[in-house]
Amino acid sequence: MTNPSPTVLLTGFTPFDGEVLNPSWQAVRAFDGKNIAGHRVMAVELPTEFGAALPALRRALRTVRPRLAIAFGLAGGRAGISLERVAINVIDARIPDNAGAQPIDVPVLRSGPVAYFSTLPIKAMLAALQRSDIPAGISQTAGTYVCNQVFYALMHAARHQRFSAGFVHVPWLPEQATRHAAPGMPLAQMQQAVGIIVRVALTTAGDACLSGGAVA
Ligand code: PCA
Repeated sequence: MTNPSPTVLLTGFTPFDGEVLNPSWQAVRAFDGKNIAGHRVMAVELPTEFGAALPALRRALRTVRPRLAIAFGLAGGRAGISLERVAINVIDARIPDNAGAQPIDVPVLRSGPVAYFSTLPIKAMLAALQRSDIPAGISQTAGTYVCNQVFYALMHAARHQRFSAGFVHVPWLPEQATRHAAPGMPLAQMQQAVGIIVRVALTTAGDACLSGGAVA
C-alpha cells in the first residue's frame, strides 16, 4: 500500500460582528479536497468564539495531522492580504465574540511564551503575491481578538508537533467594503492568493530576504 498524500490544513472563520459572510472561509473552502504540490488540502471552518475556536482547531489538527497549517481570518479595513509575522500571548477583545464573551487582558495559554513567529516563508509569499499583482504586505500584528488567539495556539501546537504554520488576514469582500467605506478584494483574487500562499509554503526551503518592515 502506498502512503497517503501529506496534508495541508486551511482554516477560515464563521461570520462575526453582524456580517453574513466571512471572506476567510469563502476563500479557503474552495480548496477542500484539492491537491497542491502533492499535498491534499483540507479546509475547516472555525467558530469566531474564544471558548470554541481552540477546541475546534485542536480537533482539526488531530484529524488532518497536517504537514502545513495556515489559518485565515478577516481583517476588515486592511487594503490587501496581510501575511502575519507574530502571534502574541494576550487576548483583549474590542467587541464580544459570537457567544457574547469579551475577555480582556488574559493570556491565550497561561504557561506559554510571550509570542511566536510564523514559520511560513512570508517574504517569499509576499514576492509571489506581488508578482501576480495581488495587493499584499507583511503585518506586524494579528490583533488581540479570536484570530490572534487561534494563530498563537496554532504556533504552540506546531512547535510541539513539528509542522509549519502561520496566519493570513484577508480584507473585506467588495460588497462589504462598500458598506464600510473601506478597501475590498474580489473573492476570485483572494482565492488566487490562497493558492499562491500554499504553493509557496510547500515549495520554498528558506525565506527570501526582502524588506517588509514597518517604521511604526
Ligand atoms: N477575524 C477576527 C476573528 C475572526 C475573523 O475572521 C480577528 O481578526 O480576530
